[in-house]
Amino acid sequence: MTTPRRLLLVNGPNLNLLGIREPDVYGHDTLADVQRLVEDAAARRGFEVRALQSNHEGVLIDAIHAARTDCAGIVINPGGLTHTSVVLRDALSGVALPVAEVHISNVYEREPFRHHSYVADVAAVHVIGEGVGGYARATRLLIDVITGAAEG
Ligand code: CA2
Repeated sequence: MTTPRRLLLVNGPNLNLLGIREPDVYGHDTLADVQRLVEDAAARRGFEVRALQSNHEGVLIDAIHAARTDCAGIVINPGGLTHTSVVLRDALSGVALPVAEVHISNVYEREPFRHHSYVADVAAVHVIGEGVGGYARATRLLIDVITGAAEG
């Protein structure tokens, strides 16, 4: 089977508030800006993007399962579920697609409960604390993993 030239972009709970609340932590860009960034970075390499944000864990998991058949990889900012969700981690490892984990803020400089990620060791790419621009770099690195290219 040929590898689909499509990525799934997943944003978890509360990320719909990007650019609306807490700009000091998360910046002024909106979720629509994030989706555009990822779409542009992917399009330059000939990939399209299916984007989803949800505040509901089960919706995220269903979307991850659906990606198994028609996506080549997953860019995900799981939001607070990063630090709590074995279920989300199991979904990501279950579909066995390459994963890029993104965090806008530097979670390691924040509260101790943000220092552990259940997703980290099932992700091939980690981009943390680079602001919204980190989504574009994560997308490029993920495509490198998918296409077998060296990191550039
Ligand atoms: O830095 C990140 O990207 C986080 O994944 C964001 C999560 C947080 O729980 C993680 O520890 C780090 C929170 C997402 C909530 O996003 C908001 C955006 C604007 C206003 C309020 C919340």
